Amino acid sequence: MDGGKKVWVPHAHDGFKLGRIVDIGSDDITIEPFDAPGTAIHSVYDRTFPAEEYDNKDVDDNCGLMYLNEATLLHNLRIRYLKNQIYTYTANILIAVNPYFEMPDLYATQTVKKYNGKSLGTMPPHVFAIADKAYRDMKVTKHSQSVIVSGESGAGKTESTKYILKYLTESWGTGSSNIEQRILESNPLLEAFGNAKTVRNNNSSRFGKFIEIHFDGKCYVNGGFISHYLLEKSRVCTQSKEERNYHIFYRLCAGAPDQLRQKLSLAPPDKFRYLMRGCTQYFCNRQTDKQLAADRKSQQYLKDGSLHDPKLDDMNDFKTCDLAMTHLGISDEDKLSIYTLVAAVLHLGNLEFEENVDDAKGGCKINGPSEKTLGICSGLLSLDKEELRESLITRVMQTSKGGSKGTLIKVPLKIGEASSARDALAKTIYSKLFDYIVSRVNQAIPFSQSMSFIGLLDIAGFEYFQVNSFEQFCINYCNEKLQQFFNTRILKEEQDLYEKEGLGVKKIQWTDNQDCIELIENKKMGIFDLLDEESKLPAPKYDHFTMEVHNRNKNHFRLSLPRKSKLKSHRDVRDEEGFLIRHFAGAVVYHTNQFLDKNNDALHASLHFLIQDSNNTLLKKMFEGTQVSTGKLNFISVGSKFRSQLVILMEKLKATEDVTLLRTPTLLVKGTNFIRCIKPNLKMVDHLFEGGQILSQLECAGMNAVLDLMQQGYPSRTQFLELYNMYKKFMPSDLIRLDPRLFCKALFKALGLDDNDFKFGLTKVFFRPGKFAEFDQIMKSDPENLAILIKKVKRWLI
Ligand code: AOV
Ligand code: MG
Repeated sequence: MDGGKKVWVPHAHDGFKLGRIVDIGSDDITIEPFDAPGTAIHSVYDRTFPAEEYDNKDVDDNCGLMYLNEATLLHNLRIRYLKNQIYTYTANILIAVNPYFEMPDLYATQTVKKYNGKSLGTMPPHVFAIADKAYRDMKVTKHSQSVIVSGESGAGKTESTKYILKYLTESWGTGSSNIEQRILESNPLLEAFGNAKTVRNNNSSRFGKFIEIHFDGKCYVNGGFISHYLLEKSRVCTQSKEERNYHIFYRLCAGAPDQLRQKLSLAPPDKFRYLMRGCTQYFCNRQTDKQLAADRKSQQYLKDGSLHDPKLDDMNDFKTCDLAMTHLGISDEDKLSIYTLVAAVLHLGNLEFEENVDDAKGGCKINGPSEKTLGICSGLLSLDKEELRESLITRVMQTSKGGSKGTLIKVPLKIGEASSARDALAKTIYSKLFDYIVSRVNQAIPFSQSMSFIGLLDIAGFEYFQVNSFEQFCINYCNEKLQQFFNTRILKEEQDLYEKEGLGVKKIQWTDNQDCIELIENKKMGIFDLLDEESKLPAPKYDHFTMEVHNRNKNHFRLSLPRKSKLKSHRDVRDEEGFLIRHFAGAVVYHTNQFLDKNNDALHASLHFLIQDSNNTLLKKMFEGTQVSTGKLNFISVGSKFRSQLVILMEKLKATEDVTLLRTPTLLVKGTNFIRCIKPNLKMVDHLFEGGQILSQLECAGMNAVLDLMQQGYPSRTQFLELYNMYKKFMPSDLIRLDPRLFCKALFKALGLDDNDFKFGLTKVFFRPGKFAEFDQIMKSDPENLAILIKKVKRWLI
């Protein structure tokens, strides 16, 4: 680095700051920032990066930057974002920065048409270009393709996924059936039941999904299939401050017609406990009836975002969701059954228990004011009121004598236990209802004779909050798996290819995260198995589980005790703490106190039996085939289910690789496309680019490793035969007889290409970032140029 040179230095808020080198020391460099002349910043060498000559010029593809590093990449994104160019490539990976304002032209039908059939890079970067590439690759290779959309909460994954769906259905729908329409209509329905307002996103998806769009032999949209993962069940009963429950609850309360409202005994949201948990001051802290009544009268609660968000129109959204159901072929009768269960969940939440002084065993009973609610619940669930009461306040256990099963006995529950049983019932009903909704969507978009599919994965990215529990653990585990897939697909295979083709490109180092995956999923020693083991003990305890995790994985590089309890023994893990895992994207402390609970999907057997006897057909159907446990072991593992789902997902993703046919010259990713969504700011507003936190998102998205690869690598390549076939129609017959490799050599020589811009492998020619586009442009220029070129090729050969 020379004195006076323009460089980027790290800056906490902006990510990097631009300045000029004023002194070069042995350990660090002194820089004078341009925005604060006369001041000095000291920066270490490996975090100081050369800046582009023209720092106001942006490029469509980061690979086209003269200096490709974290700082120039961030800056390129910044200047594009400020010009409302939200999309940028890094080779074939699309980076999408959430604009937080509507850009109708960007997604209009005319824009869809403009991208049809265009190679990546020939049009400005766009999510449509990725969709088109996936489609073209599928058509040519006859292999299924996938698009993995990732990013943190609110980064724009779901919106991007919807635009891809729009692109595919508008471009290649048959028009003769309304299957495309139904595929699109599945979104408002799934979002009503699976999305909620959180502090990070007003319409946050609380489940992951993989949507397959199937195509017939002629490559027209033929149907679809949706798999879903890990619906956040805890939200049904509790929400964090200023967050809401699932949209459908508020929509039903706001939008149900009078008759339905009466039938389901609906009331405003503030009358339901399950909708009030995220409320701020108004309800949580004002306990007296008088205060509550005053708040209700002044309708203060309507100003409280956790009950009514001004950005969400619950009443209108109810209509949209209801109409979507109609379009998806859900009959009025079925709709009523669905709404009935939604209302039943709300009423269940209002059931309260009190100590039963007449019960010597310390049991509880439903309190007086809740009697009416119990009647409503039993009515909505078509259960006998007394049986429901009994099942909520007792649990059935099977005695065992000398190894053989004994009789069934009823054990009375304490207030806390009964409340948990009630919540478990509500959560189970809701999550089964969500499964049912997804199955109805799948029924409405059936496919016959699928040739191949394009799969879209919209799943939460790496998460780390103040408090991280089982949900974050599962989602981060999933992200470790996806990161490994990303590494393998992009980095490892790329290097393997260079080696195979004899390019002599130096090896790129990246951190393999297999050890982290093993820590979580290994048999017996792995965290998931240890958790399941603990759950099967007679008296499972989270701190015992935590201790086991540490004891069985002593000295594991990826695992530590959280800092606070470091000085104590393993036995002293604090209540709210558990373990720290060093993930690929950073260290996360997991609080294990709710792991056991959250990992258990089982309902008390008494509730289960009760539901199986219900006269509510939908309820009964939803519980068909579910495992019931009557022994001491009342356990169905959520973690195991998720792991098996992930195995299937990863198999699907791996199966979507195309292996050999590289028709499109700029193919870095084969069969899998990656879209990395970026959230520009925490305020969720337009035109605000907070560089510091964007930088860490880029890191989590694995972009740094990609940059390393790009700097050293050759991201565009094509087979000699491809080039030969592509241009032979312009060539005279004596050239066509040439061997394709020789033909290409002649062509490149004739064009006077710089030797540093490309490399000849055994079967392919490889280009440095941005260089294929230049080459292609020359080749596709006007015929006159080409004629001169042909002469040159001939001359060179002679
Ligand atoms: P997410 O799917 O990544 O979060 P969303 O796709 O729901 O994020 O986007 C969050 C919000 O950002 C949307 O509701 C829009 O208001 C806005 N937005 C996103 N993309 C665009 C776009 N291309 N144009 C205009 N506005 C956009 V989560 O589901 O919470 O992880 O779990
Ligand atoms: Mg989402």
